[in-house]
Amino acid sequence: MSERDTICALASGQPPAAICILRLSGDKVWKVAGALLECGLPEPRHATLTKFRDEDSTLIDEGLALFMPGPHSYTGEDTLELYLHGGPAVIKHSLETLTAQPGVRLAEPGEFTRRAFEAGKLDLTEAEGVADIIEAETEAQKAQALRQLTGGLTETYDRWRAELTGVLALIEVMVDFPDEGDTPEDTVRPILDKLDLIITELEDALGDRGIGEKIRDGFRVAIVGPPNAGKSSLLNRIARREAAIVTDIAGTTRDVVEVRLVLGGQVVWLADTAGLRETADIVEAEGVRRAERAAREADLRIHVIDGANPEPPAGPVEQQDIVVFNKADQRSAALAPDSALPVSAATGEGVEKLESWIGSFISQRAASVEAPVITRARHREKLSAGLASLAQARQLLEDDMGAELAAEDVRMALRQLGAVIGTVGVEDILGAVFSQFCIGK
Ligand SMILES: Nc1nc2c(ncn2[C@@H]2O[C@H](COP(=O)(O)OP(=O)(O)O)[C@@H](O)[C@H]2O)c(=O)[nH]1
Ligand SMILES: [Mg+2]
Repeated sequence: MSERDTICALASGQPPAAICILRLSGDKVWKVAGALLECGLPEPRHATLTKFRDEDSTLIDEGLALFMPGPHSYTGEDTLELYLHGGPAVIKHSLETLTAQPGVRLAEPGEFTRRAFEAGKLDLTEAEGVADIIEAETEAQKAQALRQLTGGLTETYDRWRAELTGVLALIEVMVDFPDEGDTPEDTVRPILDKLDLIITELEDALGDRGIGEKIRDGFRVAIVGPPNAGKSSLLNRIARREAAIVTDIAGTTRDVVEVRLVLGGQVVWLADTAGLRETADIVEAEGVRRAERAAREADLRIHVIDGANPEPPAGPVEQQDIVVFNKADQRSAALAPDSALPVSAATGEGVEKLESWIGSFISQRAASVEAPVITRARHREKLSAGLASLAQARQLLEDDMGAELAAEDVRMALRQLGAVIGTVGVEDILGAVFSQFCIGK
């Protein structure tokens, strides 16, 4: 069969741990088991207690061995898993011994899953789901990853592709057998109707405010306001650490300082920004530009009013934004405008309430799209391109500009959708997708 290397890796987490799992996949598995396991090649799918020795017969450890013959394994190849004591010395000795076997080497990140993909065990969105569930920190990330790895996206893409294939067949019939009797309207209308249904579905998927990507990568909240209002102090208070520099010198914060938090069950990147003001300092001016961009791109802005020098927020306040009146410990909070939440970054007063307001907004925003279809920029890019091709096909058909050209656009859209799930034209992106995995998966 294939000449490719047998790969091995530690599949479990950082030692020391009660148990570690070493994984091997490839056609040398039976040889390795025969040479190093006292039990020889274990009976398929039966956990077998055995001694594991190196090439000099020195005992490495005793543990369980599990053999899963291909093609009924994760990678589709012969696979062996060893469950040993999870100490650093055991792991080191094991990996050295395994990689000393001819044709066996350490796996690259994601290489087991890449082999599973190449064997047709998973499509690309399912493989991405595997990477995502390993990284998942919130319940929402886990649920989304699980849906994806069990074929939730595959199903949607398969349906779209089946419908488009049907449309393509109708257009091809039109090209091959133009019916003299029918008016163009009679033949084209049903095709346009079908196309419109798919176009609407793709538009809906794309019009999701990026919720799937944000559940995965984090929502963005920006703290904005004039210099010295206490923005950096507020960030530190919420982050519970001194992430941003605080001084009483206006213009201290120049870059955007971001901290990663979990609020409302979602990952949130909270950004502290430079105070918005006119300045001749070119570094600070760049900071102000970055602050404005962070504010624009955020899902939510926290506008900080300086309680020591209250002025209404300078930047645009959107409906969902939160206005806080900081330094409530210094001046009477009664001075705060009705809509503003009195807080004190110094004493922590009102900060818990602020966190819960942010959390509830983010969790509502996350729930505003049920089961997002797009979870990565890669999907969005291909889906947008597919939609553009379909819009073009639709226009050509409607204007009676040539069914052949329209058919070509539909084929192009099929290729774009196919690239998301990895059926076509993905050679160049596989490296990028799988290199984000951890070793051993
Ligand atoms: N009394 C009081 N002082 C504060 C509070 N928040 C910030 N400050 C002070 O205000 C000054 C500016 O704070 P900083 O966080 O750097 O403001 P920024 O420029 O908006 O980031 C510092 O001297 C802080 O100690 C607060 O809630 N109460
Ligand atoms: Mg600051």
